[in-house]
Amino acid sequence: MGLFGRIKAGLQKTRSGIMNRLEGLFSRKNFDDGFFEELEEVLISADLGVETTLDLVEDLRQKVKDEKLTEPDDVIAALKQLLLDILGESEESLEPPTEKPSVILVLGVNGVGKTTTIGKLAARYRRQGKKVLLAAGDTFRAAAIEQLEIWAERTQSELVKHQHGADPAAVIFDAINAARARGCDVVLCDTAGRLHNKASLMEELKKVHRVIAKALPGAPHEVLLVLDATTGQNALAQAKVFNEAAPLTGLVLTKLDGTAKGGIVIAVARSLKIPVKFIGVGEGIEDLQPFIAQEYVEGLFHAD
Ligand SMILES: Nc1nc2c(ncn2[C@@H]2O[C@H](COP(=O)(O)OP(=O)(O)OP(=O)(O)O)[C@@H](O)[C@H]2O)c(=O)[nH]1
Ligand SMILES: [Mg+2]
Repeated sequence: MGLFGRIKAGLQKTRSGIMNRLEGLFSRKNFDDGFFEELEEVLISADLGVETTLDLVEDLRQKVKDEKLTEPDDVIAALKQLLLDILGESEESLEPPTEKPSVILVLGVNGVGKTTTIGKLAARYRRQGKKVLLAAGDTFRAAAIEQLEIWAERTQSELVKHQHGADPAAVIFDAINAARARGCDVVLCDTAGRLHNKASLMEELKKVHRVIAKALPGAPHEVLLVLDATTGQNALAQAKVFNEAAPLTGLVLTKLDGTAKGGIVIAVARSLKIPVKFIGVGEGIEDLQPFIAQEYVEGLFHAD
């Protein structure tokens, strides 16, 4: 399957979820109050969030009125444009890394797909001819180090690890020094998604962030928060908490292949003003795509 095929397949559930309902709605050809109310329902159920949906539908209502739109195709085009306006600021990808080494810190609650995303990113940078080093900063979960080790082997990346239970900040400090000594281009830092409690995780991440800056002035160059698209609105709350521990530079939304509610991308872009840089559309090594707003919106509306 080609790359575009993968994106389409990955968004299949979202597309059929939103599209099936929108199709019925737009076939009515009557853009009255009932139409806008139903549109609100569809968008909220697609995970755009209440606030985003209300604003969006209000804007659409205004546009339909101002521009005297009566054709379904024109109203759909207007809706797409409004979505693109929201996503516009998030159309900013993460490549190629310019500093050497570039340090990328990857955060997120347990199970969202941090380690898998690091593996996919490593593969991507390797394809670009970069020398990659993975830092095993999740020392809390028993199998975490071995999991990263497997990705290092698969992608022919270097790995720096300490023992289970070691201080994550010390692991990452060593990793950055090793990257400099070995001439690596990119350091991808894995972190734990869960400690004994949430407060201690946030304290640990603050410390990791401080230590990275000490090991290499200007680093980390990117702080990516990984969010599981299937968790819906809760992703917004997670992002706020992590952003306080370490200022985020970008988001990665994973598991878009597993949800009919891909609208969370739009809610996140609008509320957080943090760019979505990549989307995960499967478990495979190739299933990470740069987020391109235009493609995403077309993907949502383009029925096969
Ligand atoms: N379908 C699908 N599954 C994914 C995607 N990304 C990750 N996964 C799966 O999600 C599960 C958890 O992924 P991990 O990478 O281990 O998540 P993590 O955030 O590192 O988890 P912890 O280390 O426990 O905090 C694995 O089974 C992955 O294969 C995606 O884009 N789509
Ligand atoms: Mg992990």
